[in-house]
Amino acid sequence: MQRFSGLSLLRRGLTGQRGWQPQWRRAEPKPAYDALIVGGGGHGLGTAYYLAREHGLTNIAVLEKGWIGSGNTGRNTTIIRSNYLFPESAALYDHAVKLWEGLSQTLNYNVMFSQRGVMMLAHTVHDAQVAKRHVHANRAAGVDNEWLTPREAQRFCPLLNIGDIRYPVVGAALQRRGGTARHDAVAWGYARAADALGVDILENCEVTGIRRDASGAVEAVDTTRGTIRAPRIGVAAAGHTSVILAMAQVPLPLESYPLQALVSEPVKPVFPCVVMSNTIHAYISQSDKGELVIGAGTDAYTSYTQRGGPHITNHALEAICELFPMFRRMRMLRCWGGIVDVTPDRSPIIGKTGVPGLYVNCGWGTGGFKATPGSAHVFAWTIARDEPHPLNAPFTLERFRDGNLIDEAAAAAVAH
Ligand code: FAD
Ligand code: PYC
Repeated sequence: MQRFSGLSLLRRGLTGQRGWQPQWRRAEPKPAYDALIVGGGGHGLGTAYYLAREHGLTNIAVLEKGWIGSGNTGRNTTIIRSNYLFPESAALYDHAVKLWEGLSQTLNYNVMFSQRGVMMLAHTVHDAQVAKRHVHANRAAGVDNEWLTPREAQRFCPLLNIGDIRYPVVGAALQRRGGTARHDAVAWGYARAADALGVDILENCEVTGIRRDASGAVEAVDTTRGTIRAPRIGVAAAGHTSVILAMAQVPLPLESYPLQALVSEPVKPVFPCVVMSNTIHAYISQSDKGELVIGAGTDAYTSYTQRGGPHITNHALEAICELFPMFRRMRMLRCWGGIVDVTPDRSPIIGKTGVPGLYVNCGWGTGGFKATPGSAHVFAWTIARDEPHPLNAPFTLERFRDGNLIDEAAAAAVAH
């Protein structure tokens, strides 16, 4: 890592930052690689990094149609938790939390992982029953989660209004190991570390076709930067996965929706944790820059536009103002949307596709940022060994045919 004194930083700033080293090379596509990863978000970049570091596959490239992190990785509200209901899910998401805990050291890049606690509010008797079931299931699986009374919830987050409001707070589930991280830094950290191991990162390189040989196995992709051959192709393209897999005639049980978020003007630190309300589709934290980071529910209609209906964000803001009245006077700075890929059981698909050499990592819907290191780690294993890691073995595409669904609608929180 380059180190600069204060004076040298000032000089570089005043002279247009000439002399700074790029964090990864501007690679030119080679005609062929040992493996290709489609999608330069956290999952794709992480997969390339673990393929190189843990499986010795360094003649590989990440193909990104825009710029690194321009998809949902750079658009999400960065909530990290592992309080999912079924043991298979809790194990997968908790694998990720454990990797998050060491990620800044692993990558030598500050991803600003902050375990400030994620508190999920219950507003009805039904909410409370569901939350308590998650608390018990998590604790039985060795994952931390605890039930709080309304007073305890308010003690944990003093700005929370537990008075006589439209959405009464009847309790909350708290995962103290949950928190947030800096989303861009995750993409940049993985990109820099993968590049250092020899991985080519090809930006502005959109995949437009997938070629299969006479046996049906993948052999190449067509891209806006030419045709590139490879015997293994892993796709981690979030909301556009079904478009890409259709190029290899693989149908997926995915629906793609816009999901929106917004940030306020920055203020001094006032909000100590993450609060989510699944029932009213609103969640909030404060970034280290001071902005309130607020998210809403998915649009009701499928779409590939990276923006959603204004009524959806209005609803989230109304709910936030009711739960945290002191935010009524805050000004919102900007809002945006990302396209999320939702499966029928709200669990991801990580594994083989039925087409030899073609692997998919998708269906994270509204909640894949938290899984980034764990998902990338097991996906790299799957591609390198042509068999699933034990943690992603249940998350096959075939489960939708065989009926072995992992229904995480309640834990998925936003896309239920
Ligand atoms: P992406 O980061 O989207 O990367 C996929 C990449 O594929 C994109 O960069 C895209 O440009 C590229 N691509 C697409 N098509 C092609 C092509 N043909 N050729 C080449 N490249 C292509 N999750 C949480 O856990 N916590 C949250 O708080 C949270 N909040 C969210 C808030 C919002 C508003 C949104 C939109 C999502 C949120 N999520 C959250 C979900 C999370 O962001 C995603 O599940 C996760 O970031 C997906 O990462 P990824 O690397 O798979 O996808
Ligand atoms: O999965 O925790 C989550 C989440 C919060 C906001 C969007 N997704």
